[in-house]
Amino acid sequence: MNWMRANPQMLLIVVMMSGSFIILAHFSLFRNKVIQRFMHASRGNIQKQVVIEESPYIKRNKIMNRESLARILRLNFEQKNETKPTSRKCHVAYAKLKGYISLHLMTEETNQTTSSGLTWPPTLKYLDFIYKDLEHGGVYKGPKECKCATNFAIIVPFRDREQHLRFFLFYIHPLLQRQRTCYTIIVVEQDDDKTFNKGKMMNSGFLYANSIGDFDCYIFHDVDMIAENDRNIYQCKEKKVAHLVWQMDKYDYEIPYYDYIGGVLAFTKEQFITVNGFSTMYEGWGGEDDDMMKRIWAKGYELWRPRKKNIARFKMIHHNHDKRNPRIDDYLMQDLLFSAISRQDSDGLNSLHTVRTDVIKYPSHTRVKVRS
Ligand code: UD2
Ligand code: MN
Repeated sequence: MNWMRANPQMLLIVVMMSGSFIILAHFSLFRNKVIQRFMHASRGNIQKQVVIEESPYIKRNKIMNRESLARILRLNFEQKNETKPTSRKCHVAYAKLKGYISLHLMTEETNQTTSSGLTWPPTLKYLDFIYKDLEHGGVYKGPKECKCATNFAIIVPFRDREQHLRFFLFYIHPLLQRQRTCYTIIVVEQDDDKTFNKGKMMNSGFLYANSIGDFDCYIFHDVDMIAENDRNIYQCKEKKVAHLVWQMDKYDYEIPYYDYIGGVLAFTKEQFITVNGFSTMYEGWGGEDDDMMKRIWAKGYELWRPRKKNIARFKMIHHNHDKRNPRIDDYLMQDLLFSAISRQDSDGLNSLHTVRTDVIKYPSHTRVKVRS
């Protein structure tokens, strides 16, 4: 101890060195958290954020600086298409969900330019740019660190709703990615001048999805329905047909009647084939959803909705009736609904005569054009 008294400067140096060692060890212990936060703040992209969290490079590099971070980023992006190293199943990470989502929807069918110079809703070109890390066709293969339990086909009937589609794509991708699901967005566009036939578009979308991949859950989704809460997990139920809507702004955050199944409806492959898909005979607005409800009951299925009503909450973008989708004549609709169950096994998937005229794979979605 005599050397300490003789060399007070030496003592000071020893104390300072051990102090910096403790700080360094502390940083090293929590480095993953620091990096995660950094990534979250700087990129705001769920897919990339998840990749970073699981990066093996972070474990190897003890000390991080800006350069090594950038290197890790590049390395991970290059690995995008590698096969997944794990067989662990993806589960919903509730802590990573946002809950209520504040939506910015316009009611008028006009483009607006925001103060930052962006067109609102974002243009398709811009959407394709922000979703460029998806596989083309709006395909998301799930978080890197796990295997998806379910592969979803999101089927969207469509014609003349470009603005709605832009809102839809802007909001649906981050939501499904936060829910850690694998999915493909399939927009089925009626490619003729005839009256809109939503049932045919739905069936056609289902058959197309079956031709390109192995899906476990088919979610039939109106293009103008935007979820207000990401805790409403998109899902199918094996024994029941899942209707993901309890509350809609259009109906003062109620649904109009219990058997109402408009908006967002989820079937397993077996369920959709068993009910023989949608009726193809509803040309124009209305009825095809009530017809489907009859098909569901007739085949012995029940309806399922989320337990908590306030998470199954949607906004429908305000719109007028489309010119080429006039309301079906009341008498005709009554007749069709009356004969729904007797027609079920001969009108639907197995009687579909549509022609697929084109398939375009945008980064943000697959557009399937169909002549009715
Ligand atoms: C209700 C139901 C809808 C359907 C419809 C009756 C809700 C939330 N939805 O919607 O599921 O049963 O009544 O047919 O209650 N579409 C186009 N272009 C068109 C026409 C329709 O893209 O020209 C698509 C689009 O995805 C739209 C969907 O079909 O969201 C339903 O049509 P709608 O929005 O005109 O009917 P709406 O809001 O009364
Ligand atoms: Mn609508």
